This record gives sequence, structure tokens and C-alpha cells, in this order.
Amino acid sequence: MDNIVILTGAGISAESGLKTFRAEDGLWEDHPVEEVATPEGFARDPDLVQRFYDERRAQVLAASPNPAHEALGRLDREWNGELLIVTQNIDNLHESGGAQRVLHMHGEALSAWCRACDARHRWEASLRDGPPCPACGNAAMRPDIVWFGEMPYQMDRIFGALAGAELFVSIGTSGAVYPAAGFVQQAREHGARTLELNFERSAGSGFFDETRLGAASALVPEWVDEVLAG
Ligand code: BJW
Repeated sequence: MDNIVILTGAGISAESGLKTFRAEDGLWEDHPVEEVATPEGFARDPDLVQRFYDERRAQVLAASPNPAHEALGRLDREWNGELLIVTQNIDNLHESGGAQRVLHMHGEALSAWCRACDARHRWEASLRDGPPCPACGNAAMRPDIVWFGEMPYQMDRIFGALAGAELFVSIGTSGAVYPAAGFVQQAREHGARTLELNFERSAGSGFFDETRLGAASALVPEWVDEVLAG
């Protein structure tokens, strides 16, 4: 086995103190999804959406990687085969946990995207008061986040990786949001073995060859040890 694709979701960052979306006390409880995570919501009330992502950005800056992120960082360093970690998360905890082969399909909290000139900038401050874009000077920056109805990033690269995967592992995602929720079926169609690591069975659990239930901080280091031991 030489080629691994990993999909991660909010569950891998839960033990770093970042809320998931669909739990009872999750992000969508206090912030209706159509208000804060759609282009229509942003057009209707940009201040509300900028405030929501200003808070998320501050939380990301304050968070530290947990043993699950660190284990994937170790896998990235020590695994000589092909590897791609596709994350739906907008935090940077895979990177601070030491992983480099990471793709953020739903964007990044610490990035701002200028709608006037299309430039992207690393951004740690507030976007609420319309700061000028460092490239063109226009006050037209939005969070560099993929909202519902928008196309996730680098889909060609992801589909290419899924087509070559021999092992597909899904960690801490509910399987409620497409296209990520369909990756397990695509990987299977190309012959990959499929493994799910999660607190509870995801919506597409039936498509996995194996499911291990528990906390990511325990399951992921165990699984990485197994892979690196061959
Ligand atoms: C733990 C744990 C611990 C907790 N240890 N585990 C009808 C049918 C099919 C599709 C559609 C449809 N109608 C509309 C669509 C498309 C739509 C969609 O999927 N809608 C669904 C609601 C049905 N999708 C889109 O619009 C996407 N774009 C698109 O489809 O473009 C067209 C296209 C076509 C063909 C190919 C390609 C593209 C865009 C989706 C954008 C999603 N954006 C968000 C918000 C932005 C980021 C942000 O603000 O942070 O992304 S929504 C939100 O959900 C966020 C997440 O990345 C995403 C997934 O959530 P995730 O990570 O799974 O979190 P939870 O909370 O759901 O689950 C956490 C899990 O962890 C749980 O299972 C827990 O048990 C577990 N857990 N603690 C281990 N310690």
C-alpha cells in the first residue's frame, strides 16, 4: 500500500476547543447556516457574516493542535508514499501539527479574498470595517471561505487523488455536506479500502469497509502507529 487520501472534518479539531457544526451546542445552533454560510446571507448582511468569521478567526489563532493533528503531522513526515490530507476545516491545525500535504477544500479562516482584484492575503485581523486590499486598495475583501452553493477548491486535484488512492480514511466528519460526503464512494469505485474514524457513524457509514468509533485524539495516533509499523 503506497497511496493514502485522508478527509478530515470539524471532529478532528473539537478536542482543540473549536466547535463542530451539527452538534447540539454546535456552530449552527446560534448562527443559522443560511445567514452566515451562503453568498446570499453575505449579500443581505455583510456585517453579521464578517463578525461571525472575525470570531472564528480569533478562535483559530488561539487554538493549538491536539494529538490527532500531531499524529497526522508525524504520518506526513515519516510516510514515504503518496499522501493527501483533504480538510474541510478552515483552521490551520493540520499545519501547526506538522503536516504539509494539506488541501483546504472549504477555504481558510486566516485568508482574505479580494472580490475586486481576486488576490488572496494571509489575514489575522478583522475584516469587519472593510480594510483596503493590500494589492489593489479596494475595500472589497471577504473571508476566503467556501459557502453553500459555491464550488469547493481544487476539486480536480482531489478527484485525481481519490482515483489513485489505495486507502481512504475519513476522520471526524458527519458526511452531511457534498461533495466531500461522496468521496468515500469515489475512492471505493477506484478500488480503495475505506476506513472511518469518528465519534459516531456518519451519514455514509455503510460505504466504509471499517468503522472505528471514539475520540480522534485516541483513534488517529493508534491508526498512524499501525500504518507506520507496516
Ligand atoms: C468527533 C469528535 C471527536 C465530534 N473525535 N469525531 C442536495 C443533495 C446533495 C447536495 C446538495 C443538495 N443541496 C445542496 C447541495 C450541495 C451542498 C450540500 O452538500 N448541502 C447539504 C446540506 C445537502 N454543498 C455545497 O453547496 C458545496 N458546493 C457544491 O456542492 O458545489 C457544487 C459542486 C458540484 C460537483 C462537484 C463539486 C462541487 C459547498 C459546501 C460548503 C460547505 N461550507 C461549510 C461552511 C464553511 C466553512 C466554515 O465556516 O467553517 O463547511 S458548511 C460546514 O459543513 C463546513 C464544514 O466543512 C462542513 C462539514 O461539516 P463537518 O466537518 O462534517 O462537521 P459536522 O459538525 O457536521 O460533523 C462533525 C463530526 O465530528 C460528527 O460526526 C461528530 O460525531 C464528530 N466528532 N467530536 C472524533 N473528538
